[in-house]
Amino acid sequence: MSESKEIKANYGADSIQALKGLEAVRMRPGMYVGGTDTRALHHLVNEVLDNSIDEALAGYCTEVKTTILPDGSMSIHDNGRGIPTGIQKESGRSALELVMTELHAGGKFDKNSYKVSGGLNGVGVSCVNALSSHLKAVIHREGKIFEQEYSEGKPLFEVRETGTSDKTGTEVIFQPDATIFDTVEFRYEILHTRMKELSFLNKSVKLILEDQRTKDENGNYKTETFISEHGLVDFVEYLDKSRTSILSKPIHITGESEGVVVEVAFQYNTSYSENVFSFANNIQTMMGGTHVSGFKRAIAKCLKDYGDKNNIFAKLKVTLAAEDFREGLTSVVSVKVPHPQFRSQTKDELSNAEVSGVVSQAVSSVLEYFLEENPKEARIILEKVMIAANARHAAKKAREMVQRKTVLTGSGLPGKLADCSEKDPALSEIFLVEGDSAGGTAKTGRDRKFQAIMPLRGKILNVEKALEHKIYENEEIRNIFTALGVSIGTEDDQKKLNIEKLRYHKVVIMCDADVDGSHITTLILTFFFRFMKPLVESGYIYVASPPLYLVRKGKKEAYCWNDKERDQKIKEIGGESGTGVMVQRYKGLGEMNPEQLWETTLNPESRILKKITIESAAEADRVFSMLMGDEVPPRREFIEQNAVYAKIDV
Ligand code: 0RA
Repeated sequence: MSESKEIKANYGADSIQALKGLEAVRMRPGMYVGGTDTRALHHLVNEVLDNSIDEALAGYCTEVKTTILPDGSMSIHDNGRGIPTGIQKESGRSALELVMTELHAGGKFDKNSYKVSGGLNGVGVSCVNALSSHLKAVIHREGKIFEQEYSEGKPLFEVRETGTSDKTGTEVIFQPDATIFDTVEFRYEILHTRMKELSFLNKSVKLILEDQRTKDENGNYKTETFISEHGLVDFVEYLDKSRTSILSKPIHITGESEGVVVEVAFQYNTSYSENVFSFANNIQTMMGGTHVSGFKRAIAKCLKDYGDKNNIFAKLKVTLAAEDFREGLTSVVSVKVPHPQFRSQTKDELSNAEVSGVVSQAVSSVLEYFLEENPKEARIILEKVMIAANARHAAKKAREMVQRKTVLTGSGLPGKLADCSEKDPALSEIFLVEGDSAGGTAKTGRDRKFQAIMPLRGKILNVEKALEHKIYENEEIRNIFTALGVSIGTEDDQKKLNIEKLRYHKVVIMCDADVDGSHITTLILTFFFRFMKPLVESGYIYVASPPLYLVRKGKKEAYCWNDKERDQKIKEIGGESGTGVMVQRYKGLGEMNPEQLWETTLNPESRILKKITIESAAEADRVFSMLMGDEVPPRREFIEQNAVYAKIDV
């Protein structure tokens, strides 16, 4: 009797503590999930999903289904062991309730040390609970069904039994709090990209995604299943689908040492770009870190040693640099580290020193063996390395030319640029406009105080296909560099882009609303993605969206950006019969006069600008290489299935 009393007393003290913790999360969502924007919203899904994936990695779960429910809430359902529901001795509270309401309680129950805790990832499902107006946990375990519901993280009742079950598993259904998040609308594309990535990183785990908000014409929900049999090998093949591979199959390395689990896959292709995607405990490390440096060291050393030993570099006239060994290299480096440490707050650079040697060792031993066993392929790779070294020297010369030219032309600004008078970059905008004629209209229509216009003639160079020195020799591209005021660093500082002198914080691509226009937009975006990525990452790149239609009847007129809007406006303006209404379809920017262009596309009060962000660099890379690369069928397939920038979050 006294025991049960004691349990009650503890329960009270503990739960008050827990409530304080969850209140802190609600007060400072930024500290726990990185903000209140769309990205943070989707972070909640990752957080719950990670727990299910952990359960799968521990060998207890084979399938996780993520469902956007008809009311817009989210369900994540796995067939793992189920979160324990029994009463925990010390606290007298149900383990489920602790996991759901205590910050960082997860670790007390599962011994999974690969979990990343603190910061943006691994904050635990309790943070999701705190940030949800409603959450329900349903557990199938020990032949029974248990459930508990919460509001703003607070339990609405004690864990209760609701029936019997012959299954095991955990389902978490949550509705993010609309008073906290800027938007609570889940986006299928973002979830799709993450699921795809997770399926590659965790082979054989079946991930299902379903959107129950809308049905197709047959009355079915949109649903997809992601499962990868070969993990990272599949990932590399997927990334390089539109590139021409050099090796018959990607090289695959798995290993474990000092508690660090290593998996790497890589392939050489005929392109000139290097693409390393790295992950630590399933979280993408955008800035790389010790796992990536270990990988790069092994690649350069093994190939250099092999080339020296077989006298392959004899004819080479220039010196080799480490990066020459990575031209046309696509790789995925994934490590699982017991106590991961990160150099940056955003967790995008792994800093555990021991990881570098472990990865390097694992890669070296497999690669050395591969080169000895496959002399033909080894020679092809090394020929490519030497071409890269020669091209690097040529590019260096071309780059120096760009820099020197800039100095020589006085102000350094291109003649085609109509600059703005504002000098503060934070207040300045530049429009890169397709064609001289639209450029002229924009120059007249703009607000010259803060808007600069630079016309681009015809199609800019496809940087996905061109050699680097050709790119620096291209006039339109040189104009973009000089107009923006950014420069490329020397070889020694990794050709780092210097954006300190960036002259505009809004760089707006403005092209016609037709097929050519979207092609040019994609060319320019590809250029920014490959050569000025920091601008994309800083959120400085935008795409203008001119209207598609003008709907007019008498004095009433409205601009419309899509067909649905057009039909609606026709009804609004023309009444039920519609048809006395004039509809003008704008195909090109040139069809608008300066006033119309100002009103619809330039004026900050009324225009629509799409901000370019990179949701997943891996996906963006794949899409760009596909849209701009050699292989036609995947591009056609993609364009048929998607709008041009569907996968690049705009
Ligand atoms: C703690 C301990 C055990 C499983 C879990 C947590 C668990 C958590 C989540 C979250 C989503 N799905 C999950 N599945 C399991 C192990 C309990 C045991 O020993 O049976």
